[in-house]
Amino acid sequence: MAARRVLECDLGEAIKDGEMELHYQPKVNLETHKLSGAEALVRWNHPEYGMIRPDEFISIAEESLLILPLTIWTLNTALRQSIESRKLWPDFKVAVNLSASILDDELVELVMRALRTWDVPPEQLILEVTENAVMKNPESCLNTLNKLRDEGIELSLDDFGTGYSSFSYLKRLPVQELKIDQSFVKLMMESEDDIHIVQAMIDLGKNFGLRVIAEGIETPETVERLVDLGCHSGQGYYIARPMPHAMLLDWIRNSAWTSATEAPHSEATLQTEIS
Ligand code: G
Ligand code: G
Ligand code: MN
Repeated sequence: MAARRVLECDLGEAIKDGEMELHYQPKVNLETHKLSGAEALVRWNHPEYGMIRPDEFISIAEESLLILPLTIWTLNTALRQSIESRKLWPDFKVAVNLSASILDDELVELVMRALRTWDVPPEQLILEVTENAVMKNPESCLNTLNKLRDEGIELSLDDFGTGYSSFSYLKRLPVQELKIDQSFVKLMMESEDDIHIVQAMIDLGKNFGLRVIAEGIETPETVERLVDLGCHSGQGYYIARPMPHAMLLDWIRNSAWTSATEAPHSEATLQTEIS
């Protein structure tokens, strides 16, 4: 693997030189069996090291202040590409991950500018922030999240269950969606205790009036179990792996999640992510 310092040197240039690429993973409504949108996941197509996943460079970007230009690039690319997705699927919402370190008034301005540039209605953008990141500095995050919400943008609390949010903050967070972290979704199929945890998270989200989405769904049995527990939405390899934009457009055209009325049988398990 490329050394951290090497990546740090290359990252600034990489954003300018077009080495970044977005892959999209569909998010679906498990009750209606319909597509709702997709999460944009950034990849770095490095000329020497090949496709690098975000785990390996997001933290470098966060430490080196490159996270802001990277996020501006991601937002603009995701919004621009969502225009084509929406032509095929009018309710398509694109979700972009945000680092909590850049949640400030300047970011609100940048997001609004990007929405105007691509003429995308704010309600078709979802911004995902992780529970852990928000809880490190809840008061200042709350301020920015409220401003984004006032503009009509949807907010999602990512990796829910892995952090330490207190109920009092959860109540005040202006999020519309809770994403149950994939670790719970996997464990759920192995032990009864973990089913109780997932059930509790679903009930908590619903009682707060939130849409609850389970990440990391890898089998049809997991979908069935989640539907029994009352989980509204899902995302995971069983539904579809993250894929490049052109493949997403084909997927929208051909997937059972955009056509069938019955629960679709996955075509996704046959795909492998190009990386
Ligand atoms: O694809 P996966 O390895 O694709 O993503 C790993 C993690 O990287 C995810 O948990 C996701 O939250 C994070 N991530 C992906 N894209 C972005 C991005 O554009 N910005 C930030 N801050 N995090 C991202
Ligand atoms: O932002 P977030 O933490 O939700 O990022 C999702 C991460 O999880 C990405 O790295 C994505 O590639 C990965 N992922 C998505 N679905 C699945 C799945 O079903 N199984 C596994 N193992 N990983 C998944
Ligand atoms: Mn996410």
